[in-house]
Amino acid sequence: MRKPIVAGNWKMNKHIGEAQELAAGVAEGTNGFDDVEVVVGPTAICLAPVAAVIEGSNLGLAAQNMHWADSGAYTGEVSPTMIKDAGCDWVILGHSERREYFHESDKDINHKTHVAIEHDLKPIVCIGETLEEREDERTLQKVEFQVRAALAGVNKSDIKNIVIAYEPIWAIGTGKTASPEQAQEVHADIRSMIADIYGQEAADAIRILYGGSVKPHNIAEIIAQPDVDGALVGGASLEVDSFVSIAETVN
Ligand code: G2H
Repeated sequence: MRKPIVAGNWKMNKHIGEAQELAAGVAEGTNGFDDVEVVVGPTAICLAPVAAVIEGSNLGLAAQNMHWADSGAYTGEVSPTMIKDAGCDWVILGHSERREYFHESDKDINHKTHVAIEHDLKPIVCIGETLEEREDERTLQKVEFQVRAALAGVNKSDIKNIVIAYEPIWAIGTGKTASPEQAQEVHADIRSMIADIYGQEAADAIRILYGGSVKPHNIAEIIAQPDVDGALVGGASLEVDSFVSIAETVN
């Protein structure tokens, strides 16, 4: 069976000391949760300091982005080898905020997905539709396009190490959550598309997270859906109690 994941995307929040305090609290609060993988995603500058305080715990560490090159003249960027060196085993790719504000394309995300695999980093690839696309009944078309684009050229044997995060853009940070049925419909569609491309074994192995205003009060009904394998959590990952409570429900 697929082990669920609860991953915190801290976005551009928490200074070094605060990040260490939050990570240490999450490590302590989730100690002994054996049936969920818990991952924290601090800013790039906090990765190494957070790695130092969670060493020896079960927590995974995710960068929120990376460049595709190992080094070079890319002012302001951070490379896959650098985030690995800082202690990451995960990387979030293609979050809608990166697509919108930093113009990341599906091609960039595909490139980074390949690079993550090459570097033994597990990518959490984010996809999702806008409100306009949902209202136009183009949700499945959009997410299928994004998943196909992100995974283009990826080998079947690597699919089990890739995580897809379905995050409807209209639900991000807005307090609006997709209904459990809406989430399930999209997750099931993605899984069946993976089955078409890579076969049933790969489809059964890939983990598909839901993201978008996940909170302690709504996680139970979301995780109860058969094709939801966990959550990518933004706002509620910034406090120990709320994040631990979400992980506890999933565990
Ligand atoms: C979606 C999510 C985390 P929030 O961006 O990736 O954030 O839970 O605040 O909606």
